[in-house]
Parts: sequence; C-alpha cells; structure tokens
Amino acid sequence: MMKLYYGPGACSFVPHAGLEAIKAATGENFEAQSVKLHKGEQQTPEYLALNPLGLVPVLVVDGQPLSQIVAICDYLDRRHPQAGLLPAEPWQRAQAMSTFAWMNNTVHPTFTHIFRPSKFASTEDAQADVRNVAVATFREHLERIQGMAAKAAPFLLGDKFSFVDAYALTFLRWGGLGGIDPASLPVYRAYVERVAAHPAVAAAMAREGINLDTYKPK
Ligand SMILES: N[C@@H](CCC(=O)N[C@@H](CS)C(=O)NCC(=O)O)C(=O)O
Repeated sequence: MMKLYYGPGACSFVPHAGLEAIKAATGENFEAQSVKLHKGEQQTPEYLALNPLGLVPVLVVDGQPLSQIVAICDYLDRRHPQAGLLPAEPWQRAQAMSTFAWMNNTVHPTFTHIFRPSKFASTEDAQADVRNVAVATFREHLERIQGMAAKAAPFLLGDKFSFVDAYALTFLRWGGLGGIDPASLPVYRAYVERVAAHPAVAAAMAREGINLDTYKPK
C-alpha cells in the first residue's frame, strides 16, 4: 500500500488530497503518517533515511521513498490517470504543470521566508525585514491566484479538481497564518470554499485536523 508522510497543514496536503481523490475514483487505499514539524519529527534518523532533506511530503511506494511534490503528484497521476488529477492532453498538461511548477518553486518558497525567516537572515532585524518583504510578495502571488480563481469553472483547470486546487487552498490558509485576511481576497476565498467542499479535499482536511479559518485579526 502506498504510504504518505505528511505534516498537518503543510504542503504535503497537495498529494494528500490527491490520494483521497484516487481512493474515491479507483478504490486504491493509502496509509497516511503524520509528521509533526513543530516537534522536529522530520529530523529523526528514521525520517532522514526516507528524505535526507528533512522535508515532507514523502510517498513510499513498494518500500521506496519519493520526495518533491511535483514528482509525487506526476507519479500519482500517471499511476491513476482515470482520477483526472492532471489533464491527459499534452498541451493542457503542460499548461497545468506550468502553474503547478510556479506554485512549487515561487509561491511556496515565498511563504518559507515568512514562516522560517531564520533560514534567510541571522539577526532579528534582518529576519523581520525578510518576513515583511515576503508577506508583501506572498500577497501579490495570492492576488495572481485570485485572478485565476475568477475564471475557475469551478476549479482552476476546469471541471475537474486537480493538484493545483489543493495547492491554492493551502496558500490561502498560509496567508491567514501570515496575517493576510482572506476577506481581502473574496473571489479567492469563495473559490477555496468550493474546493474545501470537494469530498476528497474534505477527507484530507479532516484527517489533518485543519480548517480554512487560520486568520486571527491582531
Ligand atoms: N520542494 C519541496 C518543498 C517541501 C517543503 O518545503 N516542505 C516543508 C513543509 S511545507 C517542510 O517539510 N518543512 C520542514 C522544515 O522546514 O523543517 C517539495 O516540493 O516537496
């Protein structure tokens, strides 16, 4: 059975929601193992043997670990194309991967600067500056995604839920944690509420114990 190592609320939500969609479409079940990032469980010798980078997600297939969200999701889609988690038609697939890659290599690392500024600067002042600049940049990324959400029908790639919807949901939750009020992105928020109502997404959120309500006004 495939096994996913995930951190509640982390980027691993993307393959987690995908695995739930695959379970619903094909009946293939999976094991889900929570890794508590705030407790440093990603740094245990056992976990580092799976992913020496000490990051979630890891998908274990036939005893072999696979890391990196884009690679994991591409694998899941090729294993179960009938789940429709990425388009099959080459050009549409390439366009989907273009959005997915941007989310993974640009939007996601921007949030890392908010969440872990100590990775990018050593003094407290510099870290506060890194964080503030990253919050402004992250907001620009969320506005770009809101532009995509305005055309969602009802999902970003059309009528089917896909990995990029799970990523978009994750980013709006993270924005709330970073002090960005989702009420200031109403089109994005309404779209994410639709995504959260998808049964596979709801199942993954329930297992992770997360909701959309991450923003706390100061
Ligand atoms: N490029 C990696 C990024 C993975 C990543 O950043 N994971 C974060 C959670 S969203 C993590 O495990 N952080 C733990 C830490 O920084 O100690 C991927 O696509 O899988």
